[in-house]
Amino acid sequence: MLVTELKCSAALEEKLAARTAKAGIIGLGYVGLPLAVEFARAGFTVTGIDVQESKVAHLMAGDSYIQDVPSGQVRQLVENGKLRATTDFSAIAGLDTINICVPTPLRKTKDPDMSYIVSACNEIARYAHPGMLVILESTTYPGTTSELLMPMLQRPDLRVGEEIFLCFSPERVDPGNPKFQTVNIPKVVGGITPECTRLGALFYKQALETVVPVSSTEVAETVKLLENTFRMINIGLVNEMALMCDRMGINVWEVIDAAATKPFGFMPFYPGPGLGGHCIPIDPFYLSWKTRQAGIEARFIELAGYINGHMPHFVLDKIQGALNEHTKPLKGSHVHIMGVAYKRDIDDVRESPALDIILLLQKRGARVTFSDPFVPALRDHGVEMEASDPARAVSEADCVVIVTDHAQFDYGSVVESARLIVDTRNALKKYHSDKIVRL
Ligand code: SAJ
Repeated sequence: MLVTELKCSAALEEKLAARTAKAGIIGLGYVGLPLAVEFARAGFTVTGIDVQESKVAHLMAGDSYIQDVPSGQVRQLVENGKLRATTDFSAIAGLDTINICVPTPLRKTKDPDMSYIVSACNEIARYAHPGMLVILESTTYPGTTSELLMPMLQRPDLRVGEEIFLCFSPERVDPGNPKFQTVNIPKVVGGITPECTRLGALFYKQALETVVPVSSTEVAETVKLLENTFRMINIGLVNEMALMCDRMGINVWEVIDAAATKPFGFMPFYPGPGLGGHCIPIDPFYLSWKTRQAGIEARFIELAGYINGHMPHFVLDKIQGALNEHTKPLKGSHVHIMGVAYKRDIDDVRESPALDIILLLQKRGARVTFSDPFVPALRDHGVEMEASDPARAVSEADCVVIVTDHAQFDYGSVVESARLIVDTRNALKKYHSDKIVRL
């Protein structure tokens, strides 16, 4: 190693160990903000950078817009100078570490949309300097860090692994999880070179409880995709079980509950109205996109994607069939949707199957209303609706459909006052009535 390289690595190591390194986070969403707060709480001076003025203004006013980050924590860190936010990317020039926590959506063609990562990387390249640690956290296909980021950052005076250090570390934030938050979720990190991995691991060790170094950025990128593909495929399996049990007249919920008594070698997943969220329906297609480039089809992913994507249509059939039993055509019937968030007890409607179900019902001429304690209105995916009063809508509707099983719904009164209920989440497990139709 040349003296300058040693100087860069040693100097950075010293700053990381002493927590005097100036840390930067690009993207202050449900991943970036909790991470910024953890590094600030650990003693680093942290600069959060986001393109949205509103996020920056909220944070500088000591106001958190992320459910898991208390405003009091933000206010205290901003007041004691440990945390600041800005839209000005030139701040990177004064930083020693940068974590990139920007969205990686899929295009309609199911191809990865790398535009956010590329834009962040262009800004880093403008201000990067020797002795900098850059870590990509956004979920992406294996090879992104080495094939896309490295060429954008590397220069003769900024050789990766010598003057600049580049890693990938998958984000594992589970919004609303009462037990696992950023600080106590094991953190996997892999670098372009062993020195990159070592410095990346050292950095996380200053703020997080458990760090898991791996041998490359590709391994770290693929870890995340395996984690979420595992979920997506198992949800697809259990959704297919629901379709099969429905055809055989078997209660799939009872089957799963009984199977879950097996103390080893089984992990319960549950059927539902479809797959929502910004991770599970999307991450596996980053893997299948990349494997296709490598000449191998990810058939499990494609099949699970098809089955999960079919579930809103299956729910529609259940609703149509249930109304039919009451000699009511779907057309002109009032169908009330209970819960539109993509999973219980959160307010996020991204990719929510409720949106698909609403559109399918409207296409067939049903009059659709919804209520969700966390969602006052829908302005997404071509659905423009204000929430209805739940008690009134439930009693007036020809059919009530439980799409998201929020804990705070009063299921007892729903069973009492509804004429007909399609339960897609087994939320009415303990109720027995002919008016309940289960998935
Ligand atoms: N779902 C089912 N059946 C199941 C589980 C989930 O239909 O048995 C549906 C949910 O209703 C939702 C979708 O799948 O629409 C995704 O649900 P999820 O429980 O996987 O929740 P997410 O999307 O918030 O996933 C996140 C992920 N976290 C990260 O990527 C860091 C995932 O890795 C976590 O395992 C998951 O939270 C979690 O366990 O809560």
